[in-house]
Amino acid sequence: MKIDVATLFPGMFDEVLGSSILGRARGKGILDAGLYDIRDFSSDRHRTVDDRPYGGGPGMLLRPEPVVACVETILAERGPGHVVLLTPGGRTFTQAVAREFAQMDHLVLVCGRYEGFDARIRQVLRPDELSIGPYVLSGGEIAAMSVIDAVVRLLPGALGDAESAALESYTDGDDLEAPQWTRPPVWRGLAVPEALTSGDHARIARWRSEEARKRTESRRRADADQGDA
Ligand code: 6GU
Repeated sequence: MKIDVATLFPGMFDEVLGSSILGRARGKGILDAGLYDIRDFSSDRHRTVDDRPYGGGPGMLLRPEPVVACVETILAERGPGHVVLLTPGGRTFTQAVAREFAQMDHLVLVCGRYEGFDARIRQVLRPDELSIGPYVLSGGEIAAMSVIDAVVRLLPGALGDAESAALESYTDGDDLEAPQWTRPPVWRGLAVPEALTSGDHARIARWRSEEARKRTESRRRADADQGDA
């Protein structure tokens, strides 16, 4: 799968794309990642990419020319792709969206900065628009990294055997995992639950599914209470 990123801060992605599962996916040829600096597509002498909003107001907007030139260059060089603006006003990124994206050949993630995009960028590119949650980040870069990570780990061969076999909190439905323990068996007076050391696989499965249910229920209640506040 190809994933290209249009950003003013390509250096932010180096560590994330080089490490762990993403680094390995690139090494195996599962992920072909490209970074494009929007500033390279500015045509004026000072390489400006932003300007003040008409009608006044705080902050600066991304100008349409460099953003659209950058995305059009990506599509010309790398082929047709699904263009996504990362912006706090977008639809919410969920595991279902990650699964949808994991089926695609080519994603083009466009990171916003400053106070937003000139509206003509949307009119011309007709992009999908995503937010990673109800809070404000300084730019789309960290959101784009979240999208890349969540999508690439779904690609066949991206996870090692151990990682694939592990139960994941969000793979099926929305149930959380049961809590887990590793060695030592007792630490600071805290012991591993007896069911887990019993060796009785049916009992372990029952214990885990009951704990997962309790955890999910208490998380739902806490989320709902926070929603009320
Ligand atoms: Cl995609 N961008 C920004 N700036 N803030 C966000 C976001 C995106 N998603 C959640 N907050």
